[in-house]
Amino acid sequence: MRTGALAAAVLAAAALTAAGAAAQGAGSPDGLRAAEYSVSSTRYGHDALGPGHEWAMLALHRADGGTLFYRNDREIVFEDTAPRLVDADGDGDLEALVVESSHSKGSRLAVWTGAGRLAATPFIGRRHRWLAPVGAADLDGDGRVEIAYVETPHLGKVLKVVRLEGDRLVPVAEAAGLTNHRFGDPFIQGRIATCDDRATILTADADWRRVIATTLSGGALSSRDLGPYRGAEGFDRLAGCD
Ligand SMILES: [Ca+2]
Ligand SMILES: [Ca+2]
Repeated sequence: MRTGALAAAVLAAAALTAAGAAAQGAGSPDGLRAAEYSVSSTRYGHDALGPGHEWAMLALHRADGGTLFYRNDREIVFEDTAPRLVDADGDGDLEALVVESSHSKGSRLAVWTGAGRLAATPFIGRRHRWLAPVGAADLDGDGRVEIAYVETPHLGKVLKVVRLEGDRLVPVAEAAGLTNHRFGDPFIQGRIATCDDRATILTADADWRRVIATTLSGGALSSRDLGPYRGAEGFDRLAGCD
């Protein structure tokens, strides 16, 4: 890349990072190295994450140096803390996990590559019905990556696991009574950790009283109680978990 073009690209990236929420990562040439939301929008007006977390644009910085700026149509905003860079298809480069919300149909989880949107779940079906991603990992040890999120974390509180197969996000398993977000908080709680050598989804229970560890095996989720919930930081220091 010519020096002038590089400087312009760096400036554009810096401006977007300042304006939006950023995620960083490494990747191979056709994957992503970074992604961020930008251009805060007030059109949807849900404020599940507090004011200023609904976005009109997604910037995808490819590992080969190119950047794709995607402006969603007026019907859809990005409603999220930051894109998560994950290797959703296990091919060694990184895709972006994002939450998109339709004015009439609520949220869906989507996977974007450096070429555009690859796959998405169905919209939840109602305006102002949101989902909060947990993360992605090989949860059952079969070599394929699964993606976990909580659908309607303030209402139905259903943990869902899907897997990217080609250009589809295919349902794998779900479990009710788990949550990872309180309405209005600008952050999502919980994570995927390794607990007792197993990939484990950490969330709260539906009443925010207990920390719950959930694992996937044989296409089914099973949960166990890890003790009292002691705030968002508590998910980072649990006995037996990395
Ligand atoms: Ca990949
Ligand atoms: Ca797997």
